[in-house]
Amino acid sequence: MKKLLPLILVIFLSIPANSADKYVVHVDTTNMVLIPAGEYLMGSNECEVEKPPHKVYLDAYYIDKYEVTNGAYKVFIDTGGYNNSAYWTTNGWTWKTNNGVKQPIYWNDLAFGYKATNGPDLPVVGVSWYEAYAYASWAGKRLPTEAEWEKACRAGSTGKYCFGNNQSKLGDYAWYYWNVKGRNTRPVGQKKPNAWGIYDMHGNVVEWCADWYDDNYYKNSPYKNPKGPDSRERHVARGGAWGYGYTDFFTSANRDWAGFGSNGGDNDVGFRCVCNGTNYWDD
Ligand SMILES: [Ca+2]
Repeated sequence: MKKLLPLILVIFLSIPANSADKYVVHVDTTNMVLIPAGEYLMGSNECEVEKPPHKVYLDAYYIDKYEVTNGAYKVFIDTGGYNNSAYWTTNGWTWKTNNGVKQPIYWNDLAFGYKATNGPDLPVVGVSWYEAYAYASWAGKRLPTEAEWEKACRAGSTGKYCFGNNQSKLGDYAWYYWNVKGRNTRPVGQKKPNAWGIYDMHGNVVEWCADWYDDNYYKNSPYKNPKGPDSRERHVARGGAWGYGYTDFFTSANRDWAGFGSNGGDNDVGFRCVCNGTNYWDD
């Protein structure tokens, strides 16, 4: 893959001519895909927590083509964002300061961290939800809602996977247990992208979403821009990962959550970001 990320996430603040008191944040949408406003069918009948399949309308948004890499996360750390409370949730900053957290837990790991082989291009892992949130905030972006994540994963498809129902093709699109053959992540963007040009949605690392997880959420979720239930114990984390071998964990509709709270991380959990689709450079 060529030039994965410019690694300099430039955020411009400007005051639009027609609104002197309103700041508009312009985000660098390089390596993001614009997903136009519209409806799709979320969920499935495959599993109880995915029922019922239901129509969801989402406003336009941009989503990262790639999982956030160690290289991108290093810029966040090196330029001071990681140690700036402005980018963290209140609970996240309290957790960080009370525990003396200096970097994600696998940051110095030689299989997963920045110094691993191809380290800068590996997805950052070991990030807690708090650390993922802080990065996204620093980049002028945010974590995707569960609905935004699934729409981007499906890329217009309605089957089990973005490429249909034939699970023998999964290895073309995803790093998973049967092709990783070892204990590691892989550089982002090496497998086939989905129809909208987005990589590694089915595999490599599980991805944090903004929402709290609830088994029953789909039974009463709103049609327009659902944002998940009120506070619960765990956040949604979506997609399969390098260590999983069971292909049903990789489906577009598969709902997952991390086995720990907002302060936990693991070597198969990372994230990608989104931003609102109105963040045009020229608006
Ligand atoms: Ca992934």
